[in-house]
Amino acid sequence: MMDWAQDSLEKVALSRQARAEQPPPKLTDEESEALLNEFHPDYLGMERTVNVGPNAGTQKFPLELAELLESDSPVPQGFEPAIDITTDVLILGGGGAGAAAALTLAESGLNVHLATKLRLGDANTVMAEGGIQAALTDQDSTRRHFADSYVGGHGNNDPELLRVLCEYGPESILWLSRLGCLFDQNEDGTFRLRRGGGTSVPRVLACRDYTGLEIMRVLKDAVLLTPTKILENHSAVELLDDGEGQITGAVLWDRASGKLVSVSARAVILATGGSGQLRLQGFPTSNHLGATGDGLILAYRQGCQLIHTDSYQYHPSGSCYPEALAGQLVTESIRAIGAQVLNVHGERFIDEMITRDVLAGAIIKEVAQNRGVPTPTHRAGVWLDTPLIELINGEGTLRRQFPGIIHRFERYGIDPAKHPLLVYPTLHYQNGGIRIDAFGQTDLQGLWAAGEVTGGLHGTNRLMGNSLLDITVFGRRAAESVMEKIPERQEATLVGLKKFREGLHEIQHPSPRTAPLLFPVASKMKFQLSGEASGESTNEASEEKTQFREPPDPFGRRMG
Ligand code: MEZ
Repeated sequence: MMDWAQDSLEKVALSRQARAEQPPPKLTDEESEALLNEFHPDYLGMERTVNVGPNAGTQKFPLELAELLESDSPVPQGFEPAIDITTDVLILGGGGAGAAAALTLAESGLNVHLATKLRLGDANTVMAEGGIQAALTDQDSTRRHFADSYVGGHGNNDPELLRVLCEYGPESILWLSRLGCLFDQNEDGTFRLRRGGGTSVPRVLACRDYTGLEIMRVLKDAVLLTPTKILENHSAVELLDDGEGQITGAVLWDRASGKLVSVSARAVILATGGSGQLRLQGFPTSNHLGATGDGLILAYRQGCQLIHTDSYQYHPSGSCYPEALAGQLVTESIRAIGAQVLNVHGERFIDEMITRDVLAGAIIKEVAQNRGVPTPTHRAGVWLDTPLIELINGEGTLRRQFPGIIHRFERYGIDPAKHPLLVYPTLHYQNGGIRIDAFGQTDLQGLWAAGEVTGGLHGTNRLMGNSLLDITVFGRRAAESVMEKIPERQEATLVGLKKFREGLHEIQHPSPRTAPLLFPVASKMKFQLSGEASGESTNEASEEKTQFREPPDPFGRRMG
């Protein structure tokens, strides 16, 4: 079992008892800042401005995203949207935010369609393990929740969005519980609360280590009982507009038939999630297959401002051994109940409950300075001392509280109760995104957005558990705002795309690929003009453009 690291494992085991009683090493603010500036991937200058769209020449984007923002649409030139579906509200995205919006709209009397590129529930929501935050106890308050999140977000959070998030926290937990979500409880029936990095009091509710899966389970079941029409395997490839800046529907790609489907809607809610599958700088990701930043591309083309999209979250404890689990999440809650982070010498070098970005920087530094543990598959990481949890909290704690992790690693012969795990930061969350107001409305009439696709709420570093709360609060809020302000139906055209294409023609080096990417490895998108019977592609040029470039392996480079 991990014999290749025997020496290092012995050092970890030898120092365990003594470490259990020692306080964590503390960093000064200057030291934290230095870790970010020198080692965090956001700070290494792997970004640039783009030459087209509302943020042209101003905001910086990661190189991989910048290329997509400067890409043409896969919708063939000359395609005219003959309307196939007419609805009141079109929700794009089948994760937690989309489902919460659909549920909220269910009683409104409005006709609602939800289109998702995979199946309902296939989304980053189900990948969230450790929990959801809400201020529920006498020792806590929504103000305290606000303060922790604001400090964690480096003060770059939109204060109004954050106020709404924190104030609607307790009510959201009640809503989810009433839907049937089984949050862990103490013996006396109160909710069991865990700490999270950057939280000043225990505030994180969990369902063991599959909190997002449990939340998605109840949301999905509830949505299936509503009249919402679900369009699975329908990817949004373009937004439709009225020619004067109002969003009036979308073009979807029906993967089964290969056809483009045009939907006319009075309101569109974008809930397409994040972009971890862009695997910035070659990092592995904890994200779902569908997280390719589609919503950012669609909204940007129509003129929505994107904010803080140069800020991503690298979750400090992504698995880095065995190879099959590379990038998968090992929840922060494991650290919250005592697992320490150690270098190859078995030394603890950081407080594990410091905010995620600083901890990620510290781990990257250890590896870069040859204090990491190399794996047989040319990665390197640091130890997460999971057996220490058993020592501190008693035997069987891991199996009781983290069955998902036990199951995942046991398949590869590793028992986390006996063996430390190897971890390295994994691309986990898109901190920024589409600018919205406190009601989820974007810069454009007719277009709302909720969840990870939006920016501002989390500033430039999100705290654990605030994303599951985000999708619940803002999915519902966007739907409520739609009910209040839904515009009259307008013409559905591709004028916005035409204008964007004119802008693309003027730039010197437009990207040779098409966007949205839809899947991490570009599939050959065979479009057939809506209503035609032939299965042949009508857009040969765009097929060539969707070639995917393999990212470099950051570990190879850093380990030199
Ligand atoms: O909010 C998250 O990112 C989360 C709950 C992650 C985790 O470590 O479990």
